[in-house]
Formats: sequence, C-alpha cells, structure tokens
Amino acid sequence: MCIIYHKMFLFGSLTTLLSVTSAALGKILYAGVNESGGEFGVFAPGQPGFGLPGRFGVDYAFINKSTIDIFVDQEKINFFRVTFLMERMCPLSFGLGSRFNETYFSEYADAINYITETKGAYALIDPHNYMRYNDPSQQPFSGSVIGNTSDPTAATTAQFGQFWHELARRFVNNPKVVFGINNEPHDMPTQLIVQNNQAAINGIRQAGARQLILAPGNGFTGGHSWNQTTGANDAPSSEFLNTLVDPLHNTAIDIHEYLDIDFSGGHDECTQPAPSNLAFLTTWLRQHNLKAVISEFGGGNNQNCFQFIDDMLSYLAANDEYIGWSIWAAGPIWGTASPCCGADTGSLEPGMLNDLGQPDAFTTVWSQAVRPNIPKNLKRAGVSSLS
Ligand SMILES: *[C@@H]1O[C@H](CO)[C@@H](O)[C@H](O)[C@H]1NC(C)=O
Ligand SMILES: *[C@@H]1O[C@H](CO)[C@@H](O)[C@H](O)[C@H]1NC(C)=O
Ligand SMILES: *[C@@H]1O[C@H](CO)[C@@H](O)[C@H](O)[C@H]1NC(C)=O
Ligand SMILES: *[C@@H]1O[C@H](CO)[C@@H](O)[C@H](O)[C@H]1NC(C)=O
Ligand SMILES: CC(=O)N[C@H]1CO[C@H](CO)[C@@H](O)[C@@H]1O
Repeated sequence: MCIIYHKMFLFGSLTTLLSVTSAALGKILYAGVNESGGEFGVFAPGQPGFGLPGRFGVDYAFINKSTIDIFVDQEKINFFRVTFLMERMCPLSFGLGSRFNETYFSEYADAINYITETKGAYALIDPHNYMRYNDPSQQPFSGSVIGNTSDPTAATTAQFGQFWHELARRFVNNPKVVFGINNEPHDMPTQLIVQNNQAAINGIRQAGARQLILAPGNGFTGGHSWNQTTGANDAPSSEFLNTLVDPLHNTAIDIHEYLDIDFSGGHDECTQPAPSNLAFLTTWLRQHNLKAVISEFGGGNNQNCFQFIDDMLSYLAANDEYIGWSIWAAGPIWGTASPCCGADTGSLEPGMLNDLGQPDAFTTVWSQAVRPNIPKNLKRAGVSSLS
C-alpha cells in the first residue's frame, strides 16, 4: 500500500517535477493487456490446415467490445495487443503477401477500429506466427521459417515485406496502431530475424505509415536471454538487433518476459525476478539508444507472483528504456482455460471463471498486481511513438 501510494505520487507529479525526476523516473506510455483469440482453433498435431479458415465467433474471435469498455473506462489502460493468424489473413491458396482474405481482415479491422477510434486507445497489431507461415497446426514449432531459402515451401523475406506493406497501407491513417512485426521468433538464425524485421520496417515505411513498430529478437524474444545463444546455437539477439534501420527512428524492441522457472508462463509459481533478469537488456538498450515494450508477461494467482509482477512493473516504470507493457492475456473465447501461469489462474477476461469455478485472473492477478501499477499519465493522443 505504501509502495502504491508512493508511485501514484510520483506519476501524478511527473509533469511538474519533470526536470528533477526525469533522470530517475521512467516513462511508461502504453499499459494494457493481450487480446488473444484470433489465432485460435488450429492446433491439431498431424493435421496441417486444421481449422483454416475457421468460423468467426466459433473457432476464433478477436475481442469482446464490452470487455474493451471495462478495460478502458474503468481500468484506464490505453493499450491492447490484438492477435491474428497469418494463415487466415493470407490463406495458403493466396500465399503470404499483399492479397488478404477480406472477410478476416474486416473482422480484425473492426476490432482494431473499435479499440482505437471508438475508445481512443492504442492497438498493437500482432501476427501471432513465430516468424513461420504455412502450417500453424503445432505452433510454435510447425510451419516453414519465413525466409528459409533451403525450404522451397517457405514464404520469402520479400513476401513478408509485401505483407507488411499492405497491412500498414490499410492502417496508414490510423495514428493509434502499433505494428508488431511478429510474435516470438525462435530456433532460426538471428541474422534471418533481422533480415525479416528489416523487410517489414521497409514495407511499412514505404507504405507511408509513420506509427511505432516493435521488432522481436530470437529465443521467443525473451528479455532474460538477450545476450545468450538460444536454440541450436543461434546468435544472441544482442549481437544483431541493434542493426535495424528505421528512417523515422520509430522502432522499439519487442520483449516477452515470463516470471516462472523456465520463462514459459506455463507454471503458477514465480521464481524468475525480472529486475535482475532484464539487467543486461536494459544496459544494452541504453548503450544503443533503444527503447523496449514488454508485450507479454504474466504471473499466477498467488502472493509470490503478485510481488514478482509488482517488482517487474516498478522496474519498468523506473527505467527510461521501457515505454510500455501488456500482460498475457484476456480474450473472448478463453472460457475457463488459463492462457498463462498454471491451469487454475484463468484468463484476464472480466467476469469469467477459472477451471475451478472461481473468479478468474481479472479478479485476482489484475486487481492485486496490475491495477496498482497502471500509470495515470499514459499517452492518450497522437501518433504512436517512442515518446
Ligand atoms: C462480453 O462481455 C460481457 C461483459 O463481461 C458479457 O456479459 C458477455 O457475455 C460477453 N459476450 C461474449 C460473447 O462473450
Ligand atoms: C475467408 O474468411 C472467411 C471467414 O472465415 C471464410 O469463410 C472464407 O472461406 C475465407 N476465404 C479463403 C479464401 O480462405
Ligand atoms: C530450412 O529448411 C531446411 C530444409 O527444409 C531445414 O532442414 C532447416 O531446418 C530449415 N531451417 C530452419 C531455421 O527452420
Ligand atoms: C548476460 O548478462 C547477465 C547480466 O548482466 C550476466 O550475468 C551474464 O553473464 C551475461 N551472459 C553472457 C553470455 O554474456
Ligand atoms: C506463455 C504463453 O501464454 N504463451 C502463449 C502465447 O500464445 C500462444 C497462442 O495463443 C499460446 O499457445 C501460448 O501458450
């Protein structure tokens, strides 16, 4: 309680004390939640193509507008990461590129426009594809790695650039979108991630879009492993992610950081402290004059995790290198399932129950550990940006 009070005072005072406090105080511009559901309904080992294209509102859905109302009107957050599946946006019969399934796009655009235009919040556009395309049946491991020139069935880096050019073109006049290049690349050369990221940035800027871009690294873009090899000896993200070129200087690093033993978000116990695990990343960001958004993190329904989440969000608020965060996850069709942090935690969708018939993580994790850390002075207007 004491800590919370202190933090509110600091944020409330930020504008008046700017010159005194800016060195010590970070500036979180975006705070919010993942809206997951657009990628659902395809997991079926051994059955590639299962659930494609899928049925809107049955196999997949993007948001519940009433939920968005609760988060914006009552919780005062300003940031939603909205997932979709590239195999639905670009059906396999079209291939990855600039030809979209207009039905799926319009369903997605309706969610994005509701968040941004009706509610005035920022929406992070998230192709939830692990930098792979053509077989989501065993995500995160199935599908050809984009740009793998040894795989004749793989989409090319150029196609990925065309895909982003088209997506950005369609949102070019919406200042409140943020472009997340891809969810959690892993087990691929880090140099190829950078090539694909660069193709996406080029496509977005060539479309005339000026909004904030988030670029992921390797190893599921984990912050704790930023300076480590991941997969089968793939180079650390820290060796390459600083080489991206954005002519508008409006690209930040996209980081995921879970707090359980293996950083997966699969366990209900929190044992990995974010402040020490992110220390290298923070220094690297500062050295390269870069910013980061933690677009996925989470913790289970227990006091220990509440403390770990509070420690993490306090750390992000205190370090200028971090400009936003969104917790995993709410979404309209999780039901009693748990997107993160043990089977009994439940989702962050307001008003739902967990698998035991008890209130879900919106009532527990969100109210105990997230709500007290929602800054009062989030960015409310203007083109999404680093400041
Ligand atoms: C949307 O959310 C509202 C408010 O929590 C709830 O009453 C309603 O049942 C939800 N609709 C769907 C389709 O889940
Ligand atoms: C496009 O999406 C709609 C809605 O899911 C689906 O009915 C249709 O078959 C899809 N078209 C293609 C070519 O996949
Ligand atoms: C690229 O494709 C080749 C041939 O299918 C495969 O052996 C290799 O593992 C792929 N590389 C990655 C990073 O997936
Ligand atoms: C990565 O950074 C951490 C924290 O600074 C440090 O303890 C660790 O030794 C570094 N690992 C490598 C491989 O450089
Ligand atoms: C840690 C975590 O919750 N990861 C999830 C990321 O999103 C995919 C797709 O919805 C889930 O399958 C993962 O479990």
